[in-house]
Amino acid sequence: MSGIRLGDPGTFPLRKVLSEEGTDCVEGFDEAGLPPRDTLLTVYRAMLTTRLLDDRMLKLQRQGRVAFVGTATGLEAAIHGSAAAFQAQDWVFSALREGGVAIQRGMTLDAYVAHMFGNEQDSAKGRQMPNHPQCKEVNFVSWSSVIGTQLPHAVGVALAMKARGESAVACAYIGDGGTSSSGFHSALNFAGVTKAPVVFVVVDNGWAISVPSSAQTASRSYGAKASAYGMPGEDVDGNDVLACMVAVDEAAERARAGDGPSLVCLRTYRMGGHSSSDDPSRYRDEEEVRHWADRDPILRFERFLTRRDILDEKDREEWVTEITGTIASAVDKAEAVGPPALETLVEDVWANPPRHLRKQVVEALRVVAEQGAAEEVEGRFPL
Ligand SMILES: Cc1ncc(C[n+]2csc(CCOP(=O)(O)OP(=O)(O)O)c2C)c(N)n1
Ligand SMILES: [Mg+2]
Repeated sequence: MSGIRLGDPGTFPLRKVLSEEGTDCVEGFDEAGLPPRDTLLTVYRAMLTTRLLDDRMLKLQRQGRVAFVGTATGLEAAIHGSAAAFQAQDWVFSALREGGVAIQRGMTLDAYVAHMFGNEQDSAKGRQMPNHPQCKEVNFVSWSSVIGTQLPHAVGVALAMKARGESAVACAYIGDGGTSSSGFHSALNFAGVTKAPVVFVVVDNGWAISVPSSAQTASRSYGAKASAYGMPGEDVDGNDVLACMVAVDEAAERARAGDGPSLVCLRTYRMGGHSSSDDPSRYRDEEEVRHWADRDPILRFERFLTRRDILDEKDREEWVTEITGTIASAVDKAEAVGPPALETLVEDVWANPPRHLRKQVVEALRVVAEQGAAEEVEGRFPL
């Protein structure tokens, strides 16, 4: 089966700003509408960080040092271009692959990597799967693996912001597969009716595990689904970082101005497996992967930045060295820290944990004292 529609941009046009090679903007685009140089470089650096971080995390997983990874390789333009539209007071609800947005918004690499190890410095105290970060300081909400659940949460927060008279908006990411979830329908319907200040960002990466995007829906496109909910919708080239920035920025500004929700679909391609537990060669053709490798969003943006003298090869190399070093140091620190204490299991839900939970902790501590901690077992998370 094929996850991509190789040559069909005519069937539903994708919004573009960059030419395919990235050296120029498409004809007729007014460059006055581009974000400032600093924003472009911030987004480029975020894309590079995600690429380098995913690469390192996957290697750690293969060495048995991190339990699970779901990479964003190939999706960096969609993820970081869209995230640039949101401000510090806004809220971000991610799916599996947008953890880099937390870093773009200010989460430190140390905190991110501590989360990947689930150690005692992990703000979720090791209770989440790796690759499901949270960062309270930057309004980045932890994702539940239950597909689509983040969308109604995002609408709820957006409505709360509206009720308080605040100008904050919510950004809700979802995959192509996630558009088939009941959460997608509930959230878009409710947001449309209540005019909640939320932007739904569909990252159509070609596949939902082994189900190709082309077999996920009978709609003309994912952007077209918006009309059923009474909101604007659009399909964008998700490997064109400038198009992602401009389109999502317009949607965020609509929400901020009180004009309600929008749906923006960023069409891109998942270069890696679904997760570290997946072998994509079992269900997709190498030719398809090669087709998209030629459209690498980072290289495309680099060509634009270089041509405009915004970035040179020396800056790029310095950044790669610096970011790689920061990731390596975060890994060293994370591995030197132990797991969360057993007592923390019952923290954070009640101000005072109820008696039956306290009793269970006492019992668990007694068993550990008598028999030692449980031994690690061989096991794999299935997805
Ligand atoms: C409610 C629910 N159903 C099924 C699953 C199993 N599952 C995990 S990821 C996934 C596919 C998600 O695909 P997509 O939304 O396209 O996101 P992507 O992984 O491509 O980023 C599925 C079906 C789940 N986690 N939750
Ligand atoms: Mg997908």
